[in-house]
Amino acid sequence: MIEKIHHIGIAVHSLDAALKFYRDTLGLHVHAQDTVQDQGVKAALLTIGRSEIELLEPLSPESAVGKFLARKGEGLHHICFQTPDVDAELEGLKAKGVELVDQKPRRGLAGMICFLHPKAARGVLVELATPVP
Ligand code: CMX
Repeated sequence: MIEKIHHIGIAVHSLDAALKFYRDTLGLHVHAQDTVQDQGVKAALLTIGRSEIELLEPLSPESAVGKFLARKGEGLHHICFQTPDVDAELEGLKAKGVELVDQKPRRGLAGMICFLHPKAARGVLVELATPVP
């Protein structure tokens, strides 16, 4: 079951520069910030009502976000849907033949997460997440 939009991911060249706008100018609260090595990003999550904005700075040009930035420039990168059980959700989509990036959920900044391939969602990169307390 998809419950809500957990966050919108935005690719940026510099996390510090992006925080100047999203945190300092808009006044959004940063509630998590970390380097996610296996995703090749430095990321921050900012609370916006019951949803979040995730800012993503690539650690290298070869990472998924690095390649995206080189091709499209800064901007909307993915949308993340919250589900109470990301394992069950992913298995259900797999059984329906949905094209996936991740075959199993893994730990991300938003909790246990996985990505569906943009081809599955009409050109939009979709993430599923189950927040971990
Ligand atoms: N949104 C929409 N389409 C995207 C996309 C994005 N963010 N990133 C890549 N694509 C599209 C490309 O435009 C390309 O389309 P065409 O085949 O029509 O040209 C296709 O996907 C393949 O792109 P590519 O550059 O050739 O291949 P990649 O090696 O970049 O792989 C993808 C693409 C989606 C599998 C890869 O980017 C990926 O695994 N993404 C999920 C992981 C991720 O983005 N992690 C960062 C977020 C970290 C976090 O939130 O924790």
